[in-house]
Amino acid sequence: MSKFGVMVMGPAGAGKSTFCASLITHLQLNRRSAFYVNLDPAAETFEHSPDLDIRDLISLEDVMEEMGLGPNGGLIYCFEFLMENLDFLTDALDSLTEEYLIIFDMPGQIELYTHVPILPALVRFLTRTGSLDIRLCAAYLLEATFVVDRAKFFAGTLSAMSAMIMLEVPHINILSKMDLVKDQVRKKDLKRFINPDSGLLDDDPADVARRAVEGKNALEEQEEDATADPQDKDTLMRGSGFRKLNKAVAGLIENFSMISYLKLDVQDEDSVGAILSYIDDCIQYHEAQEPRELKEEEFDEMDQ
Ligand SMILES: Nc1nc2c(ncn2[C@@H]2O[C@H](COP(=O)(O)OP(=O)(O)OP(=O)(O)O)[C@@H](O)[C@H]2O)c(=O)[nH]1
Ligand SMILES: [Mg+2]
Repeated sequence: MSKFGVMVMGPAGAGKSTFCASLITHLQLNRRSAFYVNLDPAAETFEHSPDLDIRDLISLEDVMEEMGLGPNGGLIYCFEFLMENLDFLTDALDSLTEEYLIIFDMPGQIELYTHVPILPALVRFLTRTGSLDIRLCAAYLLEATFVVDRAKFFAGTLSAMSAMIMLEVPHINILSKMDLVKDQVRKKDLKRFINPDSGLLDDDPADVARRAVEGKNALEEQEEDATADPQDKDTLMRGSGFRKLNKAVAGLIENFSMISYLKLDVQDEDSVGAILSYIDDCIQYHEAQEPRELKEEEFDEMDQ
């Protein structure tokens, strides 16, 4: 019997826990079962209390205090400890039926997704046939406010791509907090972020505005860059080298051609429902469900 799950990942403050909460509310409203697993050892408050909480195994605060580690080293320690105590997960998840959607709420330290092999090992353990056998989908959240700074948007997209390549499970990317940019970005422009287009770096309004202030055109700027001291901080952060690097990153993402975003507005029930449909499709949730007899009160509701 398969189990079904989604691992909600992304940088710090991307809205992961908020998305988990709205997903659980949506599942409850649709009479579906959710099992909420908090894997963030530093988490403090929750809208829905977790059904399984890594803090019952180990807390970041204790690790930092007892091991003398900082928050990032402490987090890695917590995950290494989890990997040595996988029974903690197996005992709680083993009896869940295929009706459940298991939601893993992950921490926001980006190192976990890009630098260390712990998460791929955890995902392999969760998905392995014969073990928990969870059909797992990764949902990677990036804050929509990143679209305001295009270089930052591509850097964030690169981290999403890196997680996608490392984890080797079905993966969806989500632009969260859409409510914050709705009035700032035109629909036409937004499309170019949804399917990242490297041309976005050529007509960045921030560059246009800066050139206007400095009274230069793009050609003059290029000529100036060519003669500037490459060690100079301004040149490093804004000059041709920086632009070339961003172009190369954006080109890599475009050529990889596997990254696109879904838009999420947690206040909007339909938006959460649409993302759930993508998750269900990725893990083929509906194909595995037994036809279910309606309960009496559900019949009554349908009659109304
Ligand atoms: N405007 C707006 N704010 C949001 C949205 N989602 C989350 N937030 C806010 O963003 C902040 C971070 O949200 P969380 O859900 O805790 O983010 P997280 O990714 O779980 O954060 P960490 O676990 O600390 O990495 C909170 O202040 C939320 O209220 C959203 O859709 N719109
Ligand atoms: Mg969180």
